[in-house]
Amino acid sequence: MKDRIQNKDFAARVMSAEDAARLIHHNDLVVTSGFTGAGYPKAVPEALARRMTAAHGAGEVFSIRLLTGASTGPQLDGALAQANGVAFRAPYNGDSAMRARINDGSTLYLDTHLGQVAQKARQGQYGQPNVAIIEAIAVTAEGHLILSSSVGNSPTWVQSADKIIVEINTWQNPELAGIHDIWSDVHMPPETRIIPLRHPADRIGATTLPINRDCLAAVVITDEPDRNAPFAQPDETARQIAGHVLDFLQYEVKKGRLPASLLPLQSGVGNIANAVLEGLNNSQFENLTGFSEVIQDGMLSMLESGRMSVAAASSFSLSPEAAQRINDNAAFFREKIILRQQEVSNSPELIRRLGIIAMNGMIEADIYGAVNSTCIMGSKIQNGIGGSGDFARNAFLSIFVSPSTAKNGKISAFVPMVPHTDHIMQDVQVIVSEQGIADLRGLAPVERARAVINHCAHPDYRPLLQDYFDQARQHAFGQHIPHHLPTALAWHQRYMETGSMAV
Ligand code: 0RQ
Repeated sequence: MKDRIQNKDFAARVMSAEDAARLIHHNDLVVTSGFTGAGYPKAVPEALARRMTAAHGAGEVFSIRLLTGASTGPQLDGALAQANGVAFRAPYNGDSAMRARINDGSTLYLDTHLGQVAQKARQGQYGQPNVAIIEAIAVTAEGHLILSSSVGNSPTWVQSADKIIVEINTWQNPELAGIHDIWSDVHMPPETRIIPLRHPADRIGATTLPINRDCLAAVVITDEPDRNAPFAQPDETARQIAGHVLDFLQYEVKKGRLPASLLPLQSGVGNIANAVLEGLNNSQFENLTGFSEVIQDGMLSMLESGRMSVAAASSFSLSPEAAQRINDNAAFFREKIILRQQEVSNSPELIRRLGIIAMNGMIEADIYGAVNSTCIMGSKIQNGIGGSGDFARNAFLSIFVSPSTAKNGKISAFVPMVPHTDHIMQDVQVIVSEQGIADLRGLAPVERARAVINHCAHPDYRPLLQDYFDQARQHAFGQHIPHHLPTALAWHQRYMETGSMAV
């Protein structure tokens, strides 16, 4: 353990997860490391959940308010949700137990752009953090943390929390040291500095994170892998979508609108996004770069094959098998991967200036190309907007991908009007389903509708969408974005009543 904790002050604070969890009190604002299922604390949240369950059994109230980087895993979100111990949660969740708590109303959820969380926290929008729990793989002799498989909001949390609990995770390979790039020249307006990054591969910060030693309250040793969900093998639909995206990118290169090695790629969460990356790995493109918030299996494969030269992000989002690959080859990957705080990985200014190609999944889009990424039937949260808003709005090319139907064809992913909007039509340039591609660039709303209906919608739903569009054009209050309000959300209503959007 001496190798992992080289600093005396840290060594003196080692205690059990149970003792550390006792430092957390009812109604505390707890802020943690962790981003897309990587680098989140594990032992202390589980011990805290056990305390909560015992307290609830004794008739006591005990809940916390919880901020993270993004989604965590079953030992954090899952355990605390099962204990019904989270009164408020932000900013992105992918855990099914926490999702159920949010959707049944027992946990309040603030879904917010991931790139903005740190600045909002510094503004005090969420209150004063009482406890930060940060996963690290080691502590240097100077008392700096070597962070784990994500950076997320950890730099902000260690600067702002009253107490800091560090979990040293010995499962993670110490050779990951050096992969992180933590930029410290962060100031509030009007003193904000330009982030001096010109290429995804640039390093602009430190590889370790100093903390205020006076705030160090506990150090807990763990030895557990991140528990990420495995990716599904790309099915025929995913392969077709990936094929359309590749054809489109090749066409753009041929037309001279994109360079031969494309522009830095951002790819969102989900199986389809991963399938697109796998498709790119089997393509002719060379010397690709990644500037994203997560590195999934597909990007890893491209780094291994040499198809991609460098990938920068805030975290990994890997299947257990790929996480093991990183752990086994940490020295190789740390030369090709850079993990940054999400305030930098998702910086709108950098995304705009570097000219990112953004590819994100969605729940549904309407005929005019407004996208719902988060709320099923307009009110039930799936995950959250994550970084899709940071990237879609500012990207050089913003692409959304989805199968044309969900739930075995009972739901059309292309609807008359979305019941919740995450991405307004101005932020959505291209939509791809297995049916084809709607290139919406330069099109007015009614032209966009024709492209979405004819190229992306499933043939079973195409005539229904055309009927709606015709009716809307006939009865709309105006012809700019024609809608027939009495039936605009009838498809969703029908699904909730009958289990199918089809008539
Ligand atoms: O439901 O779990 O009950 O089966 O939604 O759908 O098909 O597994 O989709 O994994 O590609 O994720 C938008 C959720 C797509 C993701 C979303 C149901 C479907 C299933 C999941 P079940 P799939 P994917 C960078 C960018 C926002 C965040 C983001 C996402 C479940 O891409 O979270 O982009 N995006 N971040 O059955 C009703 C529809 C539906 C539907 C799918 N039209 N209506 N239900 N489903 N389409 C990363 C970060 O920000 C961290």
